[in-house]
Formats: sequence, C-alpha cells, structure tokens
Amino acid sequence: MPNDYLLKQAGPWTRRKFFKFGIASLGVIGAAVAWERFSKPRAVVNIPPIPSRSLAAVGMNPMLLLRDFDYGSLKRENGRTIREFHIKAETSTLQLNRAVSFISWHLNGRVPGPTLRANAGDRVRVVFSNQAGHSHSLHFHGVHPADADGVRPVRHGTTEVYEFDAEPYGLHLYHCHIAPVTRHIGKGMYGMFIVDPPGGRPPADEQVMIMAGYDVNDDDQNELYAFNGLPDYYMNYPIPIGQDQRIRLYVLNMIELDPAVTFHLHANFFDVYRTGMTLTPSERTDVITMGTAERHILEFSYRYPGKYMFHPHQDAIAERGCMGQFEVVASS
Ligand SMILES: [Cu+2]
Repeated sequence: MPNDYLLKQAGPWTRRKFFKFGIASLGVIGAAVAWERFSKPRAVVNIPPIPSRSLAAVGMNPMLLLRDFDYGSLKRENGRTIREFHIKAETSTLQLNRAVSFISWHLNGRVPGPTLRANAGDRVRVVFSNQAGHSHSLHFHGVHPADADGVRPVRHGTTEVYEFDAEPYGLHLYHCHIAPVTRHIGKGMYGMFIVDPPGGRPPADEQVMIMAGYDVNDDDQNELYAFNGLPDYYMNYPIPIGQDQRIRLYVLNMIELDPAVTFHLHANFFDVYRTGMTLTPSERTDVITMGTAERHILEFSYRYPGKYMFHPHQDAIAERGCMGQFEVVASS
C-alpha cells in the first residue's frame, strides 16, 4: 500500500479511493480469495456493508485495516514460488484523537503495519526499505535462520531483504527489534503475519484486531490504548457483522509497558485456537489472557442482532481507548 493510504490522507474518501482500497478491505475480495482457496463449494459468508460515515474519517481508518490482507506478489525462481512483500518505514504525525497528536514510526503508512499473509511452506521475501530517519529492523516470529532474524539495525536510507520459509502455520507477528524495543513498538512498528495451514480454514468473515498502547508523554506508561491504531474508533464506528455468520478474529496483544491484558467479548463465547497453530479449538470461553506478543484466533457467531462491546477486562485500559463494538445485522 502506498503511504498516502492512511496517515497522510486528508479529506473525504472519493469513489475511486473507496473502490481502490475499500472494496478489498470490506471483505468482498477477501471472500473471493477465501472461495478460491477451497476446492469444494461452500456457503459464501455474508458481510454487511460498511456505513459510509465510518469511511469519512480523515487520516488513518481502522475500518479499512480490519479486513485488509497483503498476500504479496508471487514470483517463480529456480522452480520455487516466492511470495514477495515490500515494506517501507517512515515517520509522520498520527492524530490519535481531537486533542492528541503523536509522532509515529510506521510501516507502509499505517499503524499497525500491513497484515502479511502466506501459505505454510511458501518462500517469503520481505524487502524492507527504511526511510524513517532512525535505524529500524523487521523481526519476524516463526522458524528461520539467524541471518533472517531481523535484529540488526537497518540504517536510514538503506534496504534489507529478509528471506525465509513461512513456517509453522499459525498467527504470528513482526516488529522492529531496535533498542529500546518498547519505544519502537510503541511508536507503531509492528504488524501481523498470518501463515495459513495447508487447505486453509473454513470460510469466515476474517478480521484483524491488534491491541496497542501509546505513551504520549514519554513517562514509560501508556496514556492511551487502541484497537488497530486509533483509540475508541470501533466504539464510535461499530463493526457491522452478519447474524449467525462465522467471525474469525485474529487477535494480537502488542501493548508494551503493561505485562498482560485480557480480551473479552460481550454476550457470547468464542472458540480459541491458540497462536493459530491448531485446526480444532482448545477451549471455549468469553475472556482470554494475553501477554505482550501473544495472539490467538477466536471464532464466534452472534445469535441476536444488536450492538455488543469487546475490550480488555482491565477496565482502566479499556476506558483509555481499547474498546470497540460489533453491530450484528439481522439476516433478512
Ligand atoms: Cu524501529
């Protein structure tokens, strides 16, 4: 994605922009991709339309990050498929709310960075260009050789290429690993790395949900928190989902400076696929505890229409921006 996609975007979404970025993010293409991935025909997932008012916000738009998956570009080299991703680090101001602006270090113009997605066993190549003014790096979770571990500084104005196999399948992450890592992650340098299992997972309305904290006054404490970059966004703009539709939530805790948080869903229970590394759920609950960098796939569907909140049950954190809601739209 170009970096004017989110952070530097000002003004209303034009029809062209809506179709360029919006449709892919609204799950239409996602559903088509999901459809392609399965050989047997299955029911198509019903994803309600996004209200236009939630797309009218200027600046970064978490509604568009929610269902935006970057599959990279496929290349064939020496008889092997390479999935190539391009990531650019830059620095700019992120408006967290009406009162607070924050100098953010970010990837491809967005916080969180792009959600990279590959199939288990793909050869992955990540071309990382650092234009952010400081040294940064990309450290991926997964299994790979030491020289692809992403802990060496990549100086401003230079490019580093990380190459490794996508394994094991599961819900992973990447982040800058330059000290102090707490500060580099807190500034926005992190993202999700999904490795799909062979054959994929059953069709669902798939969404990315990353919790993060902002230390806005450099006192080593978070004053604001957010799902997908902006405090309270999904409270102000609830996420429309379909009644009785399978929702697959990829949840990652990227909150630095607090040791752990929980994730709680109202009026429901969810199946937990720990670290996304199983195809059958390990438990069913309505609250799960996650340390920093812990992540799980949660699946659920809503029986009744209406609005339902989700948030960490550390309510001080929830009340400082890490709060959102689903709006379940009745099936006609
Ligand atoms: Cu960094």
